[in-house]
Amino acid sequence: PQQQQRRGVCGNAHAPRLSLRHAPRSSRCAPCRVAAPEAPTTVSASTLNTSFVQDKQQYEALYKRSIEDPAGFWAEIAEQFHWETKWERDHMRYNFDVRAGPISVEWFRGATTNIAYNCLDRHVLAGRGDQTCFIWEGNDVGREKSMTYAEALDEVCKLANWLRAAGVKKGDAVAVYMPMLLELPLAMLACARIGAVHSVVFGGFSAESLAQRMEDCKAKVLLTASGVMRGPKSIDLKKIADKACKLSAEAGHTVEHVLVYENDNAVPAADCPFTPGRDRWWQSEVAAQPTTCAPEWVEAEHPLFLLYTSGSTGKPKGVLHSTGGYMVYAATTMRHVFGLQQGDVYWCTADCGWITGHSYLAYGPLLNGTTQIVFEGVPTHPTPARCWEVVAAHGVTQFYTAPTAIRSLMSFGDQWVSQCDTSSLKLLGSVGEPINPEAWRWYHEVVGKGKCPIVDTWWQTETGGHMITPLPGAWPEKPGSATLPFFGVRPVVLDEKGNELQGEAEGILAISQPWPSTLRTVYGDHERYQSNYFGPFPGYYFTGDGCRRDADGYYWITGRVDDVINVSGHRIGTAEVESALVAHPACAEAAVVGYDHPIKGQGIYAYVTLMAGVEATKELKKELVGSVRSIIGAFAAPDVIHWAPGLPKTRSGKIMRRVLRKIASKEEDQLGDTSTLADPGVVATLVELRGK
Ligand code: 6R9
Repeated sequence: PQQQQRRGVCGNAHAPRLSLRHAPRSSRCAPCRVAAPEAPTTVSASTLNTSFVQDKQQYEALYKRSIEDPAGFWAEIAEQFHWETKWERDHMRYNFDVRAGPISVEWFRGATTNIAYNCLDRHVLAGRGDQTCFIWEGNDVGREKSMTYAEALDEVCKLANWLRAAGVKKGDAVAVYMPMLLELPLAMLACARIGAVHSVVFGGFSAESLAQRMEDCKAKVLLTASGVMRGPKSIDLKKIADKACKLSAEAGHTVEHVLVYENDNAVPAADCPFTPGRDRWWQSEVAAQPTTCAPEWVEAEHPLFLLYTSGSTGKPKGVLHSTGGYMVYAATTMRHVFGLQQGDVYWCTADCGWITGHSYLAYGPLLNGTTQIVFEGVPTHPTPARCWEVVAAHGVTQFYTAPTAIRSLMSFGDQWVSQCDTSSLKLLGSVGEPINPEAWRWYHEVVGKGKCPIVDTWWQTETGGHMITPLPGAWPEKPGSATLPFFGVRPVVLDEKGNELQGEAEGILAISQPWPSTLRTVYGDHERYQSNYFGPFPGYYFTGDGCRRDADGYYWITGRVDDVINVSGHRIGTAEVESALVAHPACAEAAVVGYDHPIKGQGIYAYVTLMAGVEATKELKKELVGSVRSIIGAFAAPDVIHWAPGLPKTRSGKIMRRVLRKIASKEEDQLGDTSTLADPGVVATLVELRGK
């Protein structure tokens, strides 16, 4: 797929164009200086299998087709993959309206495939086995390795054989709690190869969080590592994993096998706790396995993975994605949004513990046969030049990161970028939260030297792939806007009553028809799936985000409209942080809100009411923050603890978070209507206690 050349509007193939223009394309083809013919009359989706979208006119024709005939459109795209058996003619079925019965989404009915086969075997069989698949950059400078597609296939087969030998069968869940070693994406593929369902848990989560996830999906096996380096610090991952297994067993679920990768750079085997019988060493066990392993051909709707994500209430939800639709959508967005071409070196800085690492590190790049960087470290270690040194060393062409990383690197000054040769870059991507225009411009001017398009990609764990995003060079970007919907995505802007707003509008972002990688359920709780995503506005998938559509039809995401906060691009439910605070014996009640944070986007602001007689001290603040760290993970630690002898509540006892948000942002002069407050006096007390 990456062998195509760009076709000019003249219809001729042109050499790959490195710098993509921001201005709308004119109808004159610059390289060949001829007037372009009329827009192509064909709207076959298969044009997307061989060339990129040239302009808005072509996009509009293809987009219209994708909305009017989604089954036909995606079937044409899907032809490029290996399917062991093909789909039926009428392969797509769905119900998106709770009033008409249970929500269901099905694509490629009747087809069977294997995504790991499509990621690896397909390229090796086509003679591309020697191509570099991964270039790994360790946390410490100088620790590097690379792996070809053929080598990756061998490794995946060995691990898949080990999993089979350990008794893992099609449909079983496997928990993965790993640092960003190559073994992490390889482990995901090994699960997929045998039809097991992976559930990757980000390495920054605590033992409690890991245990909760393993119990929920009844993981038979846990894949983990002895330890991990984060900048200058080493973390005993296996100790946390052991605690999680213990907690899980106490709750009634026993993990049968734990496979431990000795990451000796962080924690050597001698310092790693080991339970004989249950635990096995990865290096010795996996090396002994054969390098061939027959793939399990699974139905298109077979579950591929679970990924837990925060919602506004209750415990994290196990978002379930299935195989066929996810594969086709992740691959297609990957190729078109990043404008992938042969010879590219792509780098996504996300951890595989989040959806971005699933779709645009583990699966999307491999489905396209891309060469990519896998980075174990942090962008500021050992210096803020690290990312740009890696770009220069490997000639990175596409770089995909989160606004929080951009803001953080920007705060160290331009010199760290300027001292490195970043001229190989031809496209920059952003994901995870709205990017503020200032960071957008720095990214564009300082990192991209003004020549790289910026793809600001809006999407979610639940959507599996990019939903609203620029396509490089096809239409002008606007700093801070994710621009237009990808093929097959029908966004609508709703008012609070669920009416669709037309034209320029501001409201709630919803999606009105399924796309191939729609989440299929919340694991073990279809009811919650229906009420959470399809209940608020019947007939629509509710995103939880607010948005504005401008006169050009561009979408501007304005942030979450529910009780989810987005800290450094990580989704955190306020309810989860509150319950972690209340778990501390001194805490009677807690209310958590987000506030503007210069680097993280949003910070966590926690109001805490103490038990009667408990003294409010600095030490206690530390303990409360520690409680959240140990129950959820360090990334969810509150930035501010604000003592609250009382919380603003309505007469029915509901906490008025709007009031708390205003106090947190020092805007108590703009409280709005507070007539429903049971005790208006609490506001003055809270303002007085700010900073204490
Ligand atoms: C991919 C990912 C999803 C939430 C989403 C929204 C925010 C993501 C964004 C963006 C503005 C963008 N978000 N990308 N907001 N512009 N380009 O991040 O998934 O972790 O599930 O978070 O992130 O609020 O609803 P996830």
